[in-house]
Amino acid sequence: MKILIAEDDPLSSLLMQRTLEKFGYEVVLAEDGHAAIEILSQPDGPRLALIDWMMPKLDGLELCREVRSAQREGAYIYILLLTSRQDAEDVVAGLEAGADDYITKPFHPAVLRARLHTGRRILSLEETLVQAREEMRFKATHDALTSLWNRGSILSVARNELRRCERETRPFSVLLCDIDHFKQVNDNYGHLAGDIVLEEVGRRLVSSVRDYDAVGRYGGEEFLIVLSNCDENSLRARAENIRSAIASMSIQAANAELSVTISIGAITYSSSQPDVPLESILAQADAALYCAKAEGRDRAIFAAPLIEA
Ligand code: GH3
Ligand code: MG
Repeated sequence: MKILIAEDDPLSSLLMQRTLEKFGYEVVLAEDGHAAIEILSQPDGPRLALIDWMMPKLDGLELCREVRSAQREGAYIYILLLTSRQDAEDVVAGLEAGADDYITKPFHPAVLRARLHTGRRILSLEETLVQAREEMRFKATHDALTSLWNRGSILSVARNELRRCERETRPFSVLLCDIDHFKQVNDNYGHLAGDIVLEEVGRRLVSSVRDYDAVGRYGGEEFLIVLSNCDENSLRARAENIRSAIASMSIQAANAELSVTISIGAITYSSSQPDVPLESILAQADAALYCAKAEGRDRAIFAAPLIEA
């Protein structure tokens, strides 16, 4: 594990480096507070720091405050302050500045080692918490079956994209896709097979769009795709690609090869008028999807240009 030693005295620094290397740490050295800040703010910088109180430029206390105010999200830095001060006020000042612990000089190597172990334990707990938070965040924003954006999230992506397109006077494009006769898959092959089809359709939709487009599960067997930087002509081509990505290859589920198709309601909306509700644009896409169903399915229909209020 990497550890930072921030210490201006070269001899003390060297002694500590040797001790810590014996303990198995990979040591990174900083000879003043500014250098320490720079090292700690690197994305793969050390997360354990042994910091001398007395240092030129930025002392240990200022460094603690700086680290805490610029804390990278998800990467807590555990600070062990090194000091020759033993007064209660000094200890309190150090901890209040953001140090996690302190050790007074001269120290016994075994005590330093034990204190660093405590730091590692805290860091590992913090990592577990961060992971749990990330998992919760993912679950709150993604659909459990397909792992696509869930309805709330894709709507919020769409709303943000619409506002951006309005600001930059660019066209806003979405595709509303619905699996054809999906109920029959459930009825004929079972709900589990239906789930497999939903997952596979989700995967194919994602691999048919670019990284910066967004795909969400809008409803049961309905998907909403928000395409950025896409005018009507490109949207026509994209819709056809997506339609064919589903129709051209059967999906294997319940020991059967299932032919699956989707119908698409497409819309490209260009407006200089601000604050058009997303709902009215989606209603147009939905109407186009309804036409695609009525005209025989397995096709994309474009909404008539939206009439501005
Ligand atoms: P259409 O071509 O007109 O869209 O017909 P459809 O059968 O696809 O549409 P309908 O709305 O009649 O049926 C949709 C079905 O999707 C009904 C519902 O039980 C099923 N469904 C919704 N969510 C899930 C799911 O998570 N898993 C499975 N297996 N089925 C689902
Ligand atoms: Mg359907």
